[in-house]
This record gives sequence, C-alpha cells and structure tokens, in this order.
Amino acid sequence: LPELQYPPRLNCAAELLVGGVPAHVALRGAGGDWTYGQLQQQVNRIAHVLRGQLKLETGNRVLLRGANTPMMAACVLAVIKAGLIAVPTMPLLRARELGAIANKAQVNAVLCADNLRAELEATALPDAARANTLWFGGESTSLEAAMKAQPSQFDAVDTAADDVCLISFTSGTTGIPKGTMHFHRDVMVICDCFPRSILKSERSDVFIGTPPLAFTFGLGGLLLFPLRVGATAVLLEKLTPESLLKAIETYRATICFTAPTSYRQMAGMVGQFDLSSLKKSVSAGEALPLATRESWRQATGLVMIDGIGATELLHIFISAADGQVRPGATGKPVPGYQACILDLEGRPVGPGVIGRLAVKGPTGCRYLDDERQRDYVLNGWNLTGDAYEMDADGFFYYRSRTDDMIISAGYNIAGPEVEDVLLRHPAVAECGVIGKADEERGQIVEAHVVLRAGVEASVELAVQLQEFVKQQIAPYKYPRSVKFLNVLPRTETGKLQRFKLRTE
Ligand code: 3SK
Repeated sequence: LPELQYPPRLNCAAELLVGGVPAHVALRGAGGDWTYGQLQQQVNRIAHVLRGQLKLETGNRVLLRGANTPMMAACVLAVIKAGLIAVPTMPLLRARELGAIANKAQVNAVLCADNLRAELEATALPDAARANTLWFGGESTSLEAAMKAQPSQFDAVDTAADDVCLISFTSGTTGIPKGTMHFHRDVMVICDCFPRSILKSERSDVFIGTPPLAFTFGLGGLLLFPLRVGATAVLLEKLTPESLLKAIETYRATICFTAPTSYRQMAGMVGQFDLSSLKKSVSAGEALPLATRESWRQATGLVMIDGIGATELLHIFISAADGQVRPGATGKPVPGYQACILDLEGRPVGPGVIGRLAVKGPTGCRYLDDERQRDYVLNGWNLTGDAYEMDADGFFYYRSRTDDMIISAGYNIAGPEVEDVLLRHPAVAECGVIGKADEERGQIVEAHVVLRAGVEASVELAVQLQEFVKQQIAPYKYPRSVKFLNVLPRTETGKLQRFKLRTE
C-alpha cells in the first residue's frame, strides 16, 4: 500500500512545485516551453497579484477559465500556493452555467483566458468577483501586465493538509452541477496512488492528452501527476484525434490520457504517424468498450490502461496495467482504495452479481452545500452511480450507470454491452444505447447510431445492425429500435448524456 503520510501543515502546490529539477522542462505549449524554474517564478508572480494587488485572503475562491495552456496551469497552482481555493471551469460553459457555478462557489475573483472573455462578460458574477477579474493569454492582458511588477519569490501560504484547495464542479451525466471540495492532502493522495501503483510514471516521461485541466481527469493526468515526479507535460488546446497523434509524434510523448472515443478514432489513423515514443495510454472518463481496447492494441501494440474515476473521488480508483489487465474488466481497486458491490438494500453481493459500485479510500465525496451528499455516501462508502460486477478474482467489470440498466420483458440488459457490439460493425462510428418505455415489454433497447463518414442511413442498414447484434450476444438484447444521428449528446468531459437520448 502507498504510504500516504503527509504533514499536518501542507500546501500541495508548493509541494508539487519543488519536485522538479529547475532546468528540466515542466510544461510545453504552443507558445513554448517552461522549465520548472520558470514555472515556479510565474506561479509566484501570479500569487503576488492575487494576494498583493487583489487583496484576496486565505480561503477566498478564484474562478479559473482557460483551455489547456501553461499559463492556465500556472494560474491553478498560483491560486493554491497563495492559500486560496481554485474553482476551475470547463472552457465551453455558457454564461448561465458559469453564473450558477460562480454563485454557488461564492467566488471572490476570476482569472480568465482572453479568448473566453465574451462569455464571462455575459455572466452574472458576484460583485467582488467582477471587480477582481483579470485576463490572461491575449495580446495585452491585465494579468500578465500586473505580473511584470511582481517579485519572482513567494512564500507559500501556510495551509493545513485538510484545508480545501479545490472545488471541482461536475455536471455528471444528468446536467445539474455539483461542487466537490478537495483538500491539499487529497491532491497529494491522487498523485501517490494511481500514478505510482498503476502508471509507474517517472521523471523522463512526457505526458500528453485531451481532458481539460478543469476536469479532474485532466488536472491529475496532465498537471499534478507529471509535477509529482518532476516530468514534462504537454498542454495543447483544441486537440482532435488527428492533431493529438501528430502532437505525440512531435513532442515524443510517452504517456497519453484521453477518452475511449478518442482512442477509437485515433486507432484508424495511427499508420500515418510515428508513435514509437508512446509507452502508456490511459483511458477514462467513460467506460472502455472491449472493441476499442482491441482496435487500439492492434493499431499500436499497446495494452490500454483503463480506469474509472469520479470528480467526487478526484481521480481514478479502479484500474489495471500490464499483466494485470483482464479483457472486459476495468481492473482492481487502486492500492489505497477498497471497492465492493452492493444490492439495492446496501448489502454486499458476491462474485457474478451485478449491483451498485461502492468505493472507500483516502479521497471521498464532499459536496459543497448539496443534499445529494446523503445519496452519494453511505456508511463511509461512496456510491458512484455505476452498475458493476466483480469476479471471483476480485476484478471489477463495468455494466452501466445504475440508472442506465435496461429492463426489457424481465431481462436485465446493460446498454454498454450492446454498444460494444455495435461498435464492431464497420458502418458504426459511435453509438449510445438506452431503454425506451414500451407498453408490452416495459422497456425496449434503442440504439442511437452515428455512422462513419460516407455511410448512408437506411432501413436496410438498421436491420443489418439488429441482425449483427443478434449474432453476437443473446438475441433478447438486440435493439428493437435503431435511430441514426449526426452526433451524440456528450458532456464537455466526453461522457455520453443518455438522458438526452431518452428525450429525443
Ligand atoms: O469522471 C471520470 O470519469 C474521471 C475519470 C478519471 C479521473 C477523474 C475522473 C473525474
């Protein structure tokens, strides 16, 4: 088990920033490279602006907006090093959603990338936050201007290991945002669990990927984990599957973090790129279909490291790598965490029975002022909302979200199992499978399918897809209804919003 012992006074940003050799490159971005020494200085100058110019006080909250860039990373670290609480927000959020977050979190200041200015200006912010808004990343912006006059040394504010340093918002797959609070200790814990036991990252690694820093999957994978081992992180905006492959080649990246959909798309194009530097590919944010794992393996020779995490628990808590990977399973609890499967009454069930996943460990759910805390934590166990099954060897298999289990004519059908089959059909680019109310069967299986470029939707193709499913899994699981869409509704973090498919 990892040690996970931290001093009672701890500032996680300060702790992470001393991990790197000053001359070693910490961050690489479109605008150039920052060594650990330069990153430290930038962070210190921003911290001075926050405390000295904006007069923020320990525990104040700072809304952060920006795509993945070294400057955005420096802002997150500076807020925390200055004893304040970072409230990162997804770049694509609109004024309405931002206003709800800013008010719920009672933010006192905002650091916003210049290219996201319009939406922030349209947002109803608390008055103090409006007055304390600084812009960065543009031609002549107020944060960089203010930084020029600041010293490059800053003594980290003395915080307790269990002071909140991060409020991370999740809209989850249901659309109603919840703020999850995390301590300085929690940040160190996630750096010392998954990366040490499963990823086995080291100083020579170059991390790259797509999840936004505002999503804890990206914050960990593309900033905190690399800093903890003194490695390099590549932070790039607007990566597509193709430009991510190109960037892996250009930056000689060794570890990639992205979602299953992205791996699936990249698998079809890898031949055009030199990926010889890539050693590890981490998939999370959504369940990994076996078909995607296989096509990535065939295309690259790499065995993907799958993982399930949650904003509530900050990062990945079940995963596996190397010889521990069992096809179809997410893996085993990451050392430090425990997991079990509960029935509807909250009693543990044995191997082979589908139930609610419950997780306990060194991080856990602390919602900001939200009644849903009562539903998420039961006797110290976090109920993540996932339906899972465990085998006799302790491997955990994802079945569906608990509210996505389809019950049709008395059969329990997991939507992702049907999706996995459909994804193996050459015409299918993406799909989402849901239960649709039906008088006769209670629910029927309905598939929403996005076709590959150049494939025409037709009744004949729908029938072909139905037959394809019947041939591969129990015929009662086949989609009685097939709908063709141009695009699937997803959250900003890439999770499929099945509730939207139900109302289509
Ligand atoms: O929400 C998720 O799926 C997730 C995955 C990995 C790490 C962190 C998170 C929030």
